[in-house]
Amino acid sequence: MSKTPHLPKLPKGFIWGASTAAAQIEGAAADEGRGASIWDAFAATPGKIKDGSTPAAACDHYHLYKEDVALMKRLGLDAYRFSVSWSRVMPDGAGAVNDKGLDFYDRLIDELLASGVEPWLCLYHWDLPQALHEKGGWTNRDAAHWFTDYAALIAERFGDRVARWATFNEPGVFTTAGYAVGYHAPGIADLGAYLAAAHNVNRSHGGAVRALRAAGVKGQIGVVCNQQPARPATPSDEDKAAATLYELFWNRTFADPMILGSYPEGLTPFFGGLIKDGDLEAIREPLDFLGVNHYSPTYVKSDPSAPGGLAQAKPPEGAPVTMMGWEIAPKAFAQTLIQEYARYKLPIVVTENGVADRAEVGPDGEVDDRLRIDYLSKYVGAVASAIDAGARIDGYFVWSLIDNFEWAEGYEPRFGVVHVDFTTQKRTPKRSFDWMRKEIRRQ
Ligand code: IFM
Repeated sequence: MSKTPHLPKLPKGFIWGASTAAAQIEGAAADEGRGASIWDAFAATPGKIKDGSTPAAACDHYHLYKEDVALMKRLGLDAYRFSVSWSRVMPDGAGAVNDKGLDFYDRLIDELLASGVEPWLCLYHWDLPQALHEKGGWTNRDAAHWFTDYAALIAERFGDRVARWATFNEPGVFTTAGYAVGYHAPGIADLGAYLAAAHNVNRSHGGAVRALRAAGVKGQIGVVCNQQPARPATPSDEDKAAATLYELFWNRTFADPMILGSYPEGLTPFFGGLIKDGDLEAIREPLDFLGVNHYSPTYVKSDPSAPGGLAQAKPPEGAPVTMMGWEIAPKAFAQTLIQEYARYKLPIVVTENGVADRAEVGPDGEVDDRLRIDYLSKYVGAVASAIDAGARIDGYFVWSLIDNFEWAEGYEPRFGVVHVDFTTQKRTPKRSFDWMRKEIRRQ
């Protein structure tokens, strides 16, 4: 058996965290006045979720949050990044406020603070209120007003206690998968809808940052983007050009206008017609940090029938991959971190990284997820080498604290360092949990 690896020494003050998202863990979908989100509607449509499951119960974190916070404390986390379910606090996304929903986040934040874990709050992790989707959702320019009002409400209520704020989690993923490809909620496959949604998400980000600053929130403000290199599936000129364009869409559609104030030139043919006077100025607001989520490089091929002529391809034959089919390539992670820091010059926090497996509780009561220990040690090693190369990386958040609802993939891929039995809701820390706990202490 190979020796359990140690993590490299990271700078003093380095932040260790874990991330989750409301729709993936909370459950309690119809409790205490919560309105439906696009994921409730999407999952109710037969055939949309691989195992036919829904996020209705998920990990029942809504009721078991104290147990989950106790796990964070035991793990030795400095911080926890969660998202707010917009339709729990504003059932229709605009107008009436649900106080009971706000009370839940009050209890969660206070429990975190009492346990010595910093609350990091993400305003949007993919669960648009269904009522707003019925008004066009992100494709409607009014989305910027809806989101700004929602941000103001959350800022007013929690601005005194939240350590860090993120406006969006992975805007590239939810707009591409939800509006260009239709694999995620709300299930639209239309390039025009994607472009409109993406631009309105950018406008919404700017509005939300202004609302947070106007409310005088104490914490730092940033955005979380999924940044990864795109590689051509074959050496053909068509695939090389496809990978170059894909990388622009994937890595620059959001971070560039939000941080640098414009779309890159290569995207002007797509976004140019959507930009109204004042939009770019309204999108760019000074940020305190950039959250980078990263899992693997993407392989891309040219395919005239795909949206924008760009289709994802499999990694090369023989490359090491996870159960999601994602290549394990820690060097690409280090390069991404170095590149993103050089381009945006904002302190980076790795706000998500992790690996899925199917490991279950064994007869000895243990969850043997050596694969995760191996993956995490390599990827945290990549963080250390990016820091050595001069990138400022202030923290690392594992995805995820507990196994959860993996969107269209249902409950089969397990990303947690804590196993969840979705029938009994029993939590069982995995081997990776114990390993991480010891390694964090050892720092
Ligand atoms: O589960 C997701 C998360 O919601 C966003 N980032 C990637 C994770 C794994 O697919």
